[in-house]
Amino acid sequence: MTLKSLALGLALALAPAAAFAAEQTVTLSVPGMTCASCPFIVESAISGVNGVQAVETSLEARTATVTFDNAVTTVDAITSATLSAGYESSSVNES
Ligand SMILES: [Cu+2]
Repeated sequence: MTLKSLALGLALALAPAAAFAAEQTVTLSVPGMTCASCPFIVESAISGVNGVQAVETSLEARTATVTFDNAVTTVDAITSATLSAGYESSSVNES
């Protein structure tokens, strides 16, 4: 085995581990968002969760789409944060 093929094999072996702790996106249904200020409250609650990278809310659809590092936080932690702010939420694209 050459040094070059060894390096390639090592890179391939490490790739899945790097992909494991990754960005995950979840769409949450937030039925309690009923007026224009609700999305801001929900967004700030979700943004406060450690590991959350991005939040996008839709008042029309009553959803919050959250991108987070799944090595740092979980969907449960995010739904707990919205609940603490007064908004129940549940995942719509995960069972
Ligand atoms: Cu409101």
